[in-house]
Amino acid sequence: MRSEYNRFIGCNAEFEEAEYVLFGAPFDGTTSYRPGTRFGPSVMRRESFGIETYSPYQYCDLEDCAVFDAGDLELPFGNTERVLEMIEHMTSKIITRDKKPVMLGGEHLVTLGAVRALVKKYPDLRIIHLDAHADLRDEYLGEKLSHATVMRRCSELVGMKNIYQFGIRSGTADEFLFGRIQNPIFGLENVDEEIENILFVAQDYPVYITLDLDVLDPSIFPGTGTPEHNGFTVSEVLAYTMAFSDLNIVGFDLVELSPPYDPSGISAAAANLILREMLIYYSQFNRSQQIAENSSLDDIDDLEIDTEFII
Ligand SMILES: [Mn+2]
Repeated sequence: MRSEYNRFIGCNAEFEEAEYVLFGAPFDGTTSYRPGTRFGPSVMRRESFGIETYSPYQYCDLEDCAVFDAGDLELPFGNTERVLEMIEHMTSKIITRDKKPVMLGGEHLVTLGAVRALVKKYPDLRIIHLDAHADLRDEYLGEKLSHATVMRRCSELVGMKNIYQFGIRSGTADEFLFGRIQNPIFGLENVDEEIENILFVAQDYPVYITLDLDVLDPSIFPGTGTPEHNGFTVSEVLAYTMAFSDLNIVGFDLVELSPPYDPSGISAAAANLILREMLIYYSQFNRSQQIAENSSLDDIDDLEIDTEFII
C-alpha cells in the first residue's frame, strides 16, 4: 500500500476513470551546470500537501477532475537513450488508452520521450514551449541528446514551424537565427500578440505544452539549475496557460524544478500552484461546468429580456 504523500494532492482518480495520468520522470543525467531535478517530482508531491485542492481562481476543485497519479518511473541514470525509451513507452501506454499524460521532470530532455510517443498518435502535433532558454542547439558538449538540444530534436519530429516558443531570453545567436528563420511567430516581443497568433494557428490541432519552470523569474523561482533573470511572474504564467485552455490539449509537462536550490520551498510551491491550475484549466470536468454555467447565464439574460418586454 502506498502512502498518501506519494501522490499529488487531489489526484485521487483510478487509472480507468482518469482523464489525465500524472507521472514523474526524475532524470537529470545531461544537466550541464547544477544537477538536482531528479528530486523534482517527489518534492512536488510532498509539498503539494501545503496547497489546497480547491482553486479560488476557477471555482473548481482538483478532486473533481479525473487525475490519476502513477508515481515515478525508475530510470537508469547513466543511459540517456534508455531513459527516453521508458518515457516514450509510458506515454504510449497512457495515450493508447485515450488518456492524457502529465509529466513532471526531471531535466527538460524528458520532454523528447513524451513527444516521440505523441507524434505517433498525433502526426500533426503542435508544441507550445515556455522557457527562459531556446533549447535549440544542434548539440551540446558533443551530445545530440541534452536538455540544451531538446527542442531542436522535437523540431525534427514535428517541424520547427509547429513549435511555439515564448518567454525565451537566453540562447546563442545560432539558436535565435534558427528559430526566427523557421518560425514566423518565434519570440515576438509582445507576448499577448504571440498568444493570439498561437491560438489562431494551433486551433485545429492537437497541442502539447512543455513548461520549463525557469521561464519564471528566479526571484520567484530560484529552484532551478540555470536561472535566468527578467522572467515571468506566477500570475503571468497562469494567465498564459489559461489562454490555451480552448485548444485541444493532449498532454503537458512541467520540468526543471531542482529542489536542492529551493531551500525555502517557494519554487515547489509555485510549481504546484501552476500544476493544479493547469490540470483544472484543461480538465473536461471544469470545461463542462463552465459550459453549464454559461448556459444558465444565458437563461438569466433571456429572463431579463422577457421582463423588459413585459414592462
Ligand atoms: Mn530552460
